[in-house]
Amino acid sequence: MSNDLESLKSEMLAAVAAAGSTQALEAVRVGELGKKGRITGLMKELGGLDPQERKARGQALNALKDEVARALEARKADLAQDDLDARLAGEGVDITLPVRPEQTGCIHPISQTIDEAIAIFGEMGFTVAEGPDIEEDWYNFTALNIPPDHPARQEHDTFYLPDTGDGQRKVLRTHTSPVQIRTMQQTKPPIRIIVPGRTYRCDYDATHSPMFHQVEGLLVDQTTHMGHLKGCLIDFCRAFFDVDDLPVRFRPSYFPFTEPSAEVDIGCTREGGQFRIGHGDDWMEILGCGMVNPKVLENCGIDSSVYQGFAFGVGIERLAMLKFGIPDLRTFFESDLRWLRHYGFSPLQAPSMVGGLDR
Ligand code: 2NM
Repeated sequence: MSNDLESLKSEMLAAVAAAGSTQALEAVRVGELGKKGRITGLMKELGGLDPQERKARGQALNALKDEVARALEARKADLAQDDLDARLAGEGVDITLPVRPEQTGCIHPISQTIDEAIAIFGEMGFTVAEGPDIEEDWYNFTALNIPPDHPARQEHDTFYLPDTGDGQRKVLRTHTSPVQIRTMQQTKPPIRIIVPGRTYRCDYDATHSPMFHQVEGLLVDQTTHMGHLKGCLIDFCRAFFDVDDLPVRFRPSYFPFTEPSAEVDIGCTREGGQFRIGHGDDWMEILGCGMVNPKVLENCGIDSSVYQGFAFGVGIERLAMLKFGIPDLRTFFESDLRWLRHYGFSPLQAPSMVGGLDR
């Protein structure tokens, strides 16, 4: 390479190295290699040379052009990396900073209600048990003393899954009771569990959703009796609705899995269309309960001449609507963020019996 090209090369490579930004580098590229750039200009002069000189000079210019182009590419990659590093540094998040209140999410009233029930029963000594949403017929119906011809088993009340070929049709559990059955099979009493979770029934109107939530409870021990059941549920109702002397009434009822069975009402008023929990002359049904049918204990391998139990079930949506004044069941499942911000709860204040239930 001739002397003039050697010094030109040093000058160009220095300019490439000195470019401090992607834009500055692009200006260098246009100035050297662009249509009106210096190397392009020198190429155009080749036509005036004699063939011998033209060949040597052409090769030298091409070599220069390639070397400058390589330097440009390398510098471009370095600058892009610097740009990325700077952007990432600027976008860094300090996860040790406190949460910004205006940006927190909120807890759905269903989750809140379940957490409140867990806090209340938890303090009484119940622990949480869970099980599958897809159940076998035996756990959902048979073990619970629900006879083969019971209306609850009918196609139009229960979601059945397709037959798997062995004559077994699985079901979406219609209550959380199959979890109690599994627990009784696996655990030697005393048993004290509550079972929150999703349940499914083929029903959809203003007051029914095909998927809804329950909390059921089960206590099994040697001397368990109806007085324990009543005390436990009266305490629950008063703690949940935060009314110390809330009237609670037990009305005889019937369930195949409990004997005797009862439904629980709480006192309320409906004056001038205004509904209020607490005193008054009216009643509102909120719970089902009873002493576990000895046949159910035996189905799970528990000796019913030694052990007795009580059980209960409560609908979460209904509890939430009553406590938080939510008028329409369907809104629970619409995922409307404005609704959630209105009815939701702070994730920073989880329900507890010492800290309070809902604030
Ligand atoms: C209810 C009402 C009454 C109940 C019974 C059982 C079991 F598995 F122990 F037999 N679990 N849940 C029960 C009893 C549920 O819901 C309204």
